[in-house]
Amino acid sequence: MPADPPPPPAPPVTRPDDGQGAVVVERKTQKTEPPRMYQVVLLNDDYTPMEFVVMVLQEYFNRDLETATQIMLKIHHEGRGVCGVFSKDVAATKVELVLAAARRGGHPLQCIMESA
Ligand code: TYC
Repeated sequence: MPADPPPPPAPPVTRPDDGQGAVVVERKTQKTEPPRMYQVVLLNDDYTPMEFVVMVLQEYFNRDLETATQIMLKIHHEGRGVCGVFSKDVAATKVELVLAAARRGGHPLQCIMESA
């Protein structure tokens, strides 16, 4: 006696979506922009002592004596100079600390931050 033909494949089980499963609605390539950076700039004036500016560059911008002196002289001759480049919060804090130190010392030194 010939064998019975195999049974037809079972139809796929279909259930209504019960809302419990995770559904990927959209897949986007994740892009993380690098943080915007800000340069802290010292401005020249006629009254702040050169030694004080050199001290500021050493204390608040971790410059060695030679580099601090070069930056100070550049500011003195060109009117302004970049002390360093930082994230927004760090740059703002540096400006505040430098201005506070200058006012304590009675100096009119100006320090600003600008988009790098
Ligand atoms: N011009 C100042 C002087 O002759 C020195 C100075 C340098 C001041 C840099 C400010 O950011 C400055 N005493």
